[in-house]
Formats: sequence, structure tokens, C-alpha cells
Amino acid sequence: MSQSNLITMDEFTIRETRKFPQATGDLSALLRDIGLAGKIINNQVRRAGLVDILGKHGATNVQGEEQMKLDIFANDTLIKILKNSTECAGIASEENDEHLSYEDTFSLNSKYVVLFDPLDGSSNIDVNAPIGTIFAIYRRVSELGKSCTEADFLQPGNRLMAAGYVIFGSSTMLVYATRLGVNGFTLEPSIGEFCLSHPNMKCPENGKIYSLNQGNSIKFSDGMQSYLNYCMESNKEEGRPFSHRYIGSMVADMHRTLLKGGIFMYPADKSNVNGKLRLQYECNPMAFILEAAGGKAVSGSQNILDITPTELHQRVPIFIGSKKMVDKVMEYVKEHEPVS
Ligand code: AHM
Ligand code: MG
Repeated sequence: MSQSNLITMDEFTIRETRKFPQATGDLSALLRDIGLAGKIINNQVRRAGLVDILGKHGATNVQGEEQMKLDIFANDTLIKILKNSTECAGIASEENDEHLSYEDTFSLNSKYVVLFDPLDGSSNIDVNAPIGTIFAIYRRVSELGKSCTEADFLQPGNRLMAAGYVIFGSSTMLVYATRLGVNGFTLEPSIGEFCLSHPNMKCPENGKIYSLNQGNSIKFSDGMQSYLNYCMESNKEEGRPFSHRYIGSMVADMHRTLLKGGIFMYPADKSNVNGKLRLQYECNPMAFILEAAGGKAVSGSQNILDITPTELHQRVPIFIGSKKMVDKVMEYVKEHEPVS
């Protein structure tokens, strides 16, 4: 395709919003700002092995986990870009204990708040495997003109306006979902623009790949263990055994799941009753994207998007991906331990 045929993310988003005469374009502007942060983070990620930014920072985040220097850079970049944005009233980040309200006049009158995991899968930086930035956008529930409040960030995923991720893989892509669908944009480095490359993305209804940290299986429930046996059993009719793929970087594992179908799981286990992944920064945005693409995401007892968060950093078990595969694992889990 010649460069003059490219559709930039900005052009695409504006065209989409024009489908709604009452739309103001505020969401397009916010997505553009997130795209800008993605490009700045991309620049640093691409130089990670060259500059002295690689390595542990020495600080720990609110969950007691080690932060890497690039995490801090990505976090600071998003916080600053969104502060300068005219469309964002405040943010909550996986790396910050509390939400942050922007107090300038533009921000106080902005409709949206943004939650993000600035650099997910950061333990993969050292080994040059894909990592990503995950974001989620809500319309605030607090009064316009005043500081945003924690309630703005504790809304269930079914109230999301948009969600997406930037994946720093063999190429850099920004994928975002609204209720209109899911579209993917690849960064064209020579012009510095995200360009439409994956229109109207759909997650296949069924798949042949299961993805989880199987090293934890000794701590899994009986239902999970028998589902894993089902995945590994040979059965030509159903196309099993399935392939196991696990990068250990949720954005990368989810990107593959969205494109190829399959299931990604981070279940509860005997020592982590709520699993590992965070509802507001990882599970809700990914569930919103997958559902908009025809997939499914559940915690075990309910749809991820129907959970009302009670605290900013809560964790939740997750089973997400092709609808039929999610239904199948739930059959096994519920047969062994009926959930309410
Ligand atoms: P992070 O936000 O600290 O990077 O942790 C989240 C990551 C996910 O990207 C990934 O799916 C998971 O942790 C891997 O965990 P584990 O090493 O326990 O399999
Ligand atoms: Mg993360």
C-alpha cells in the first residue's frame, strides 16, 4: 500500500465519531493523546538495550512488586501527557497507590478519566519479549468543574467508553475498542503515525491454544486440573490436544488470543485466591476489547465486566478468549466446585 493510502488512527477515529451527530470529538482527542504517549514510550522501549534505562529501579509498587525503570518512564509519560490533554479529569495507574486528579480548569471540566497499566509484562524487558501499555476510559460520575473522585475509577467494566492497548512487539500496534468494535493500528515509523492495519477485529468463536502459567497447576482446583487434562488429551474429532503458548506478558498473550482465538487464563490458586491480575488495569480493558470482538471474559462466578470494583488495585481470576473455549473451561470448573 502506498503511504498516501494510509488511514491514520486520528482520521479513523474522527470518521467513526461522525457516525453520531451528537458526538463532540472529545473521545477522539483523548485517544490521540494516548497514542502520543504510546509513541513516546515506544521510543524508549525500542532503545531499551542501548541506553542505561534498562534494569531495576529499586522501588516497589503498591503490590510489593519490583518496578523497572521503563515502568516509571511509561507511567510518568502517561501522567504528563494526560495532564496536558484537555479531555482527561484524572488518572489511576497500576503503579500509583491513589488516583490523581488534575486541577487545571480544562481538566476539571473534562468528562473522562483514564486508568492504565503503563508497562505490563515488564519482567520481559530484560529478555526482549513483547510488552505493552493497557488503558481504560470511563466517563466520570463526579460533578464537572470539580476534582474527580475515586468513584470515577471504581465503575464496572460494562460502563467503559473505550479500552485498548499498545503492544511493543515485532512491530508496535495500538488496538482499541469502543462499542462500535475493535480496530488495530500499526505504527508506521517513517511518518510516526498509527495507521489502520487491522479493521474490525474479531476473536474466532473457538480456538486451539490454551495459555496460562501451567507451573502453578499443583495449586489449582480439581476443576482446573481436569480442564488441563482435557486440553492435553488426544482427540482427533475435537482437534485436541491443544497447543500451549504462554509469553507471560498479558498484552502479548491477549493479542495472539484476539487474532488467532484460544483462551488465556490466570485462575485463582490455593495461595492466591483472587489470582494475580488487576481488575481495573488489566482484566476490565481486555474483557471489554474481547467482548467487542465477539469473545468472552469471566472470573469464574460472573462476567468480568459486571464486577463492581471495591478498591483500585483489586485482583480477580480471569478466563478470557474464544467464547466456546471460555464456556468449556467453566463447565469443568463448575462441575467440580459449583460457583454461586
Ligand atoms: P505486571 O503488571 O507486574 O507486569 O504483571 C502482570 C503480568 C502479566 O502481563 C502476565 O500475564 C502475568 O503477569 C504473568 O504472571 P506469572 O509470571 O505469574 O505467570
Ligand atoms: Mg500489569
